[in-house]
Amino acid sequence: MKINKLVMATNNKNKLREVREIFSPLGIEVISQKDAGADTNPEENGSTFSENAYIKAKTLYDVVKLPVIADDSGLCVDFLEGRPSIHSARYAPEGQECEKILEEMKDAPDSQRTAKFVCVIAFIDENGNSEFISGECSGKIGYEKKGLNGFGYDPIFMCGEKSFAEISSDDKNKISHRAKALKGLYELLKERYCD
Ligand code: ITT
Repeated sequence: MKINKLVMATNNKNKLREVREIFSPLGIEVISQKDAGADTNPEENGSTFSENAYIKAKTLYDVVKLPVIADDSGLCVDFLEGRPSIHSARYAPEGQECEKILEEMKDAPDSQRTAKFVCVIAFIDENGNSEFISGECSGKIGYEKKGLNGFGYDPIFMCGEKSFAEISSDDKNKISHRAKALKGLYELLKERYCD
């Protein structure tokens, strides 16, 4: 059984765009849950990225019974004891998340501004078997928002000299937490689900 089509359990258009950008050159089509006739939005009440990814994937799988993926991701800041982590999406009112982190980090010296993005992809095949693949990307929290690309915390996440919002999506998609997790998933699909 070859898998070249996946339905994605997300209501985040930016995630869907990035996953499509990464998978389409590899010959995997990613369909939105809406285009698959599903409209899921389960409560993400797990205590880990994996649990929340599974909740989203399983809720969609139960509706479509097709191969699905879900992405649970977030920013973990060392100075903030790992926050906002699994609470990244609702850490502050929409559009205010970067400002909130910058305010909380105002007394953090350069050496204590380390952070990472984490992404866990839950995959469920058409028989209901699940797999989890994770990816991380390390960087630092900047001192101000920089750049207009990307979404969420990208303007304050510094990867070297530039923020994730200052680099092109092509470049982000080579190094991001999401890209690393998806590469792992691609290897798994090739190994287990080839003709
Ligand atoms: P779905 O659950 O519908 O997929 P969501 O945005 O609610 O969408 P999460 O619960 O996984 O998704 O929260 C992820 C949040 O982490 C996201 O809303 C951003 O604030 C942040 N985040 C994750 N990946 C990011 C990235 O590549 N760049 C910037 N911020 C990111």
